[in-house]
This record gives sequence, C-alpha cells and structure tokens, in this order.
Amino acid sequence: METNEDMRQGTKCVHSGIKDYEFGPVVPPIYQTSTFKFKDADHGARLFKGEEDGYIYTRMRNPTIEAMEDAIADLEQGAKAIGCASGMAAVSLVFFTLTQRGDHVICGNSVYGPTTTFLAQILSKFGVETTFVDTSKVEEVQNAFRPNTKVLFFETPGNPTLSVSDIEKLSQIAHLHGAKVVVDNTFMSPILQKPLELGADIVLHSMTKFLNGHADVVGGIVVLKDPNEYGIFRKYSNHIGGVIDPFNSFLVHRGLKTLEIRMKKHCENALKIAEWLEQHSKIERVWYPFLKSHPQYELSLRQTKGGGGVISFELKGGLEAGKILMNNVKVWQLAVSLGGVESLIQHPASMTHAGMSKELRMQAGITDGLVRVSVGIEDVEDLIWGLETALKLV
Ligand code: LCS
Repeated sequence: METNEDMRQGTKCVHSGIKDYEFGPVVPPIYQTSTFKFKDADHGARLFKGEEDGYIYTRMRNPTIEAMEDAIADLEQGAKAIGCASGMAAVSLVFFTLTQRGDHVICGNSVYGPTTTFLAQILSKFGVETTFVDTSKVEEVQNAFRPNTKVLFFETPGNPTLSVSDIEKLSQIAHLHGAKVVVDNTFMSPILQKPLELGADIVLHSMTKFLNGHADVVGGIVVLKDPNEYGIFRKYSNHIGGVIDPFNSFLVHRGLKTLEIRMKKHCENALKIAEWLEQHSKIERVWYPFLKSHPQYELSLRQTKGGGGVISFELKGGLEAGKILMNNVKVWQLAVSLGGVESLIQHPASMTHAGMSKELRMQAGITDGLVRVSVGIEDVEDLIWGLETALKLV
C-alpha cells in the first residue's frame, strides 16, 4: 500500500513503511544478514560510489531497518529517519553530528538522567559546553543563548517532572539565534505530539518506550525534517556505528501497528489514575499534563492530543512513604523504563536520574520524594486497586 500524505494516524500506523517484497508478504521480512552480494565487481563499485541504488552492508542500510525508519518518518511528518541502537545512541548521534569544539548547547533541565550526564560529562570532553535551563520558562531559554549556541534540546513533557515546554515559541526563538531545535518526543509519540509541525528541526525517540510498546526492545531513532541533512546524519551513524539491527527493527515496526490504540488507552488510564491520586488523602502533589492543576495545562491542551502514560507524584511522608508504596504495590511492577503495555513504578532520584549531580536534580525539581509511574493498558480498576492496597499501608 502506498502511503498518502492525508492518511490518518491509525492507518499510517498499520501501513507506513511497508513495500512490496519477494513472495508478497504483508509484513516486511526480517533480512537478518550482515552483508549483501554484488552482481559483479563493477556493481559493487557503483553501489559504493552512490551511482546505483542498493544494499551493501547492514550497518549502512538494510531493508527491514529502512521499513521501520520510513514508517516513523511518515508518522512524525519528517523527511527521513535513522534507526539507532538505543535512545541514548540517538541522543549522542544528534550531538556528534550537530556540534563541534567551541559550540554551545542549551538543554532542558528535566530530561532523562543519562542525557544530562552525556552532555555534562562526555560531550564536554570534546569542547562543547551545555547550559541547563527550565525550558518551560521561555525567558530562561531566551537568556541562555550565546553567539555560539548551535542546539536547543528538550523533552516535553520532561522526564520525570512532566514539565511542558512550548515547542512553537522556543523554535521561533532558537531559529532567530541560528540554532537547531531538537525535541525528544519519547513521552508523547507522534500520535499525541508532532514537534516538526510545530517548528522543531529534529525529533528523536527512545523506541524502547511507546513506539515499540512491549518492553522487549532497546532502540532509538532520529527523524529529520530537512532531507538535505540526511547524508551527514547517515554518514555519522555509519561511522559511529550505534545502529539498530534488523530483528529489533522488525519488532518496533510490529509494535507501531497498535501505537494509536495503545496511546488512547495509556492516556485514558493515566488521566483517571492522576485524578484519583490527586484526591487521595495520602498524596501530596501530582504532576500530569492533562490535570487542571498542571502549571502548563493550557499549553498541553494546545500542543498535544493527550497527557500520555506517565505520571509523577509525591506522597505525604516523602521518600519513606514512597518506599512503602513501591515495595507493596500489586499489579504494578517495580522497574525503570516506561511506555510498555505493562504498568511500572520507580523512584527517579535513586534510579533513572541517580547519575545526575544533586544540584542539577534539585534545579530540575527531581526531589527525593518523587515517584514516577508508567501507566500501561491494563484495566484501570485493577491498577487503582494495586495502588490502593499499598497506600493503605503508608
Ligand atoms: N529519552 C527519554 C525521554 C527517555 O526516557 C530515555 C530512557 C531515553 C531517551 C534513552 O533511551 P534508551 O537508550 O534507554 O532507549 N528512559 C528511561 C527511563 O525513564 N527509565 O529507564 C529508561
């Protein structure tokens, strides 16, 4: 089936990226091969020179990987996409491609812990400096630009505080300063939010989360709006080498088929749970973008089609109370990660964001008492029962 610009999301989830293959399979075959035979020496030479289209070596290009990349580029309204071995491989590919010694980066302060660590401790070794700001505050971002700022990077909603940043406004400001805007869209997926349509230049994902959705793949992707950037990004991907493999690409592509219906259920369950938590006597505060109490509630309604599947909250009694909840909760599993069909609970300060300095954690509002949950697609009554059983012990 050929893709059509006007096709709706659910249809795109099922059909995008799929081409005609030998024997007529309705899903892309898993081309589990490291390399591809040339017809003769001249054919091999022509492929390497780029004079003829074709496959050479899986680190460079593979039909199963390409099918998944094309599907996600289509969903994100991008020109091209590059599959990566993990979300962190996608993050590092973006910065190694876009920056060089002497450049400056502005990064949101509520992003996945290892992204902060990559910028503060690894990219800095190559002479690229990063300023961390609260990107939900436009003025803070505006004041952070320098003549050498090349990239503005943020997650919205941010991990784990769920602070929401204005993609359209921030993109306009960054472009006035000649900087590229990169949005990590992992928490929303293209079903709920399309950063490229709002002005961002590049979108990335940890496909480990909602895109695959079944907690059985680690993968990442970089989606480019400008087709002219594809060559340089593919070159860096090929030479850094953090590429995804055909089998994981197949699994992600399979997961995409149900992305739209999964996101609807994640959002429906999460909103009910967030509202239930907010009125619970043992809960101090809840952060969820579609709660009226969220500081950027109006912006969330404007920018996204749903609040997503992640909620953060603080219990009365802080971390000690949170531990009783995490150790006694039923149905929910105590594990990091998010975006899968199963519900998970974890503690950012000692787990996902433990590698950040305490100073950066506090600046981002990641307090010791904060608990983060990823709401799955189970029946919401059972999820509430699982939480309530443990909260009674608090
Ligand atoms: N971006 C976001 C927003 C993430 O949440 C994660 C992982 C990554 C990038 C990195 O992706 P990965 O390399 O793991 O595929 N977030 C995780 C989390 O919150 N708990 O465990 C992993």
